[in-house]
Amino acid sequence: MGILTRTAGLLSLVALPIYLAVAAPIGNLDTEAAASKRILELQTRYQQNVLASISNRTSGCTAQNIQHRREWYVHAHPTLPPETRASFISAIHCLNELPARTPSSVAPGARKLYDDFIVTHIQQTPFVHASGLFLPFHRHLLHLFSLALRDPRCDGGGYDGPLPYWDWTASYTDPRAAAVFDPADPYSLGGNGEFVPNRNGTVIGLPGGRSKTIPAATGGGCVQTGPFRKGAFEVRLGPVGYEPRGPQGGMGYNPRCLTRDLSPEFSYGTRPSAVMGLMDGCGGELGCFVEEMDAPGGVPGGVHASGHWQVGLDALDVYASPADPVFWLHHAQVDRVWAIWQGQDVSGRTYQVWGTETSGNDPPSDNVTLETAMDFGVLGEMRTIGDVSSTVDGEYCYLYE
Ligand SMILES: [Cu+2]
Repeated sequence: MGILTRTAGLLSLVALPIYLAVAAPIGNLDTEAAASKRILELQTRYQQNVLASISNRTSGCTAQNIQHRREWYVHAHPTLPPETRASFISAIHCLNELPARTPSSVAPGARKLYDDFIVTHIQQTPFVHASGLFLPFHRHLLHLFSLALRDPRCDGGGYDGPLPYWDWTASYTDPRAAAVFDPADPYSLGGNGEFVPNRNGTVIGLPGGRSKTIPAATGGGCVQTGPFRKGAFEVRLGPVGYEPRGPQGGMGYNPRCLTRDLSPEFSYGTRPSAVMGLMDGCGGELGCFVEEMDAPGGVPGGVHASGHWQVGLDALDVYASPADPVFWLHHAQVDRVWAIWQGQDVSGRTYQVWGTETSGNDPPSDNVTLETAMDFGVLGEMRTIGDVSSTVDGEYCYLYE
């Protein structure tokens, strides 16, 4: 099953020098438009299948009380009104002001509640990337973040809406065109980092001891526009995944601006046909789906890595990447792709597990099962993979649209 997509990956690798020499790749526009349409068809089928699976319920998660996770903002269809986006942004600022729960003995640089999420992500990185825990761990991390946004200490009680996602397939030709990064929209997540000429690439550490150089792109400095611009938003932890590392292995206090380096090269990795490659190429096989989605080796990488790499800098840090608030929207999109895949065959795919308990299986570890537990540190109780497999059971009740 994986052969098809792997062959396709090889072909694009072979073709890479040609398109790099010309310009940033845009692919075949007809192919991508057709793939976008098919993703929406699969999404409709997922919605129908999931809603059918809960149609007999009178309690718990029902079609009446299910939360609809919507896209941040599509230019043609403003799905999230400005008030909603403003509330989401202000709740993030609030978490970045409330005190941390992480003891300073664990992370002396963790000062604010937002840092708690980064600390847990840093601590769990050796287990939850390129492993059988990748999708389940991030699903629950998103859920915990959505609960934290409702902190009653925040203005207006925080943000109690569904998590938004960033559909990076829509801006695959150039992330600078993505609505989430629109520098002119005060309710976006802010624009690119300031352009820094003659920068070197960033060598990022990847799970399994490998590394990769991410070339400098269109930004490289502090974010200058929007709600998380320099002076309006502070990052404290990290870097962990590239040099120069922050003090105390990135757990020390390292106050600085949020940086981005939007890359039209890596956004090609999140083109619609890449998502359809997962859906069609992997069929019902979770192993293929996860490996292709999270493949860090290819150029561009799988859709997960490409989502990080097209944002750049803070988002490149495999460990501390939640420092950039776009992390939550990117991972909601990753979760959406997984949910749509699961929803093509609710009974056959929802509770599939695959992979081991360590990143790149290094060091070698057991295969995960539905009982494998995941640690969320100060953020919340342990959860098993089985606890988080279904988006309409247990603590979860949401549908992507
Ligand atoms: Cu992660």
